[in-house]
Amino acid sequence: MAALYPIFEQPGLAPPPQHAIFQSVMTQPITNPSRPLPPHMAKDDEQDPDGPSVGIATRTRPKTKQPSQYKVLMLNDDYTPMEFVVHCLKRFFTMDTDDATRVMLHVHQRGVGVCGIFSYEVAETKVNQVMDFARQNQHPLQCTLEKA
Ligand code: TYC
Repeated sequence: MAALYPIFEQPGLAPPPQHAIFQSVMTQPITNPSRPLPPHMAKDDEQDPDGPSVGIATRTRPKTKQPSQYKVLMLNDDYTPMEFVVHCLKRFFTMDTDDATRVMLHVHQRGVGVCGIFSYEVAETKVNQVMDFARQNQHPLQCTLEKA
């Protein structure tokens, strides 16, 4: 005992009981007293006879937001051939012939129709692909995007 804990060796004093040594050794917080304590180890813990308390993290997920979605819209005009519009819908929006024909006729009759709903980046890419392809083929077909 004396060899292990020389601090308790005092001339004329009886050695302290085992539990006193144990408490004295184990309950001292190992901190630098000149440095401020982080919030989770604030003053309460220093005075708590049970020793430093333990915090439990209750928020397990950080707040996140779903990215906004955008509709890609096809606009009608009087000059672009119907077959070309159907071809664009199949090529850039992976529609089969039936769906592409349905959307094209909807646009032809109503003036505007939805080709699909995507993240902003994907929607913008599809608009550019359709517009570039229409321009290369000298058709005035217009396509745009709108927040869903
Ligand atoms: N209105 C065009 C025609 O009669 C066909 C057409 C359909 C054009 C849809 C554009 O987005 C469009 N040839």
